[in-house]
Amino acid sequence: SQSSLKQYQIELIDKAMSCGALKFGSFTLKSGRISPYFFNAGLLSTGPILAVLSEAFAATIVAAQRPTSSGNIPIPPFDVLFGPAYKGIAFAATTALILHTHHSNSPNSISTSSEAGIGFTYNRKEIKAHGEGGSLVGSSVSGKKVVILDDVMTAGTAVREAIDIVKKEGGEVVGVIQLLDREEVGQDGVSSTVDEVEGIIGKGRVRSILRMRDLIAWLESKGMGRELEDMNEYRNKYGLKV
Ligand code: OMP
Repeated sequence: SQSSLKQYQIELIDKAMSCGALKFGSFTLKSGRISPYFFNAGLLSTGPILAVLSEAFAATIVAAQRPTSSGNIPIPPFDVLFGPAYKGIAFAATTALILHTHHSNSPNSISTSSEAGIGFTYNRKEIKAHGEGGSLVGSSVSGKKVVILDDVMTAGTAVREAIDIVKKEGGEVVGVIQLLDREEVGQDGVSSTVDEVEGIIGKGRVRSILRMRDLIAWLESKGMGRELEDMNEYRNKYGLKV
């Protein structure tokens, strides 16, 4: 399907460009792939950008809970947002707040099985033996339905780690929302990363605010021909045929 950019997607891409979070050039990725663009979500670090970003995460979650004409299976009611350290921490905290302030009592509400509202939690990167111990900070995920908010998905290594952390703590991952799905092939080099991850958590349960096709549509709207050429070449090598 083609991309028709929504207003908040355009705003997010514009803001990511102006703060340097989205860059075009030549970058070596974690997977070893050499990419003509890179999205560094850590640079989305001002109040105005967080406002746009957390609204976008919330809107994507709300949409994911509605059935679609294309037969997508909705994400069920859930209890906790999990933000993998470090970049996911701010996503989970700010989105939990927006879900409460803008989506708890309206036709655009999210469904939760929790009376306390949606919690948020994140992992420690280092093991803590004293004090409260444990590897998670925030709401408990044990016996809970959890939605993961993550930054960028390429071959799926990072998101698999996040899924494993939640499972190890006794939570059930019912959804993954990516800020950017680069729409690439996964670890088997043939299937899409989305299909591979949905093979683990269930069909229709990986969603994203932005996809590579949206970045391409944005470049087209700006007439950035040189970048478009590099993006299409990269997509032919590692991307999904859309
Ligand atoms: P995979 O683990 O291969 O899915 O790559 C995703 C991770 O790579 C992200 O969690 C980031 O740490 C990093 N990354 C970006 O932040 N932005 C990109 O545009 C690409 C990558 C990447 O290395 O693939």
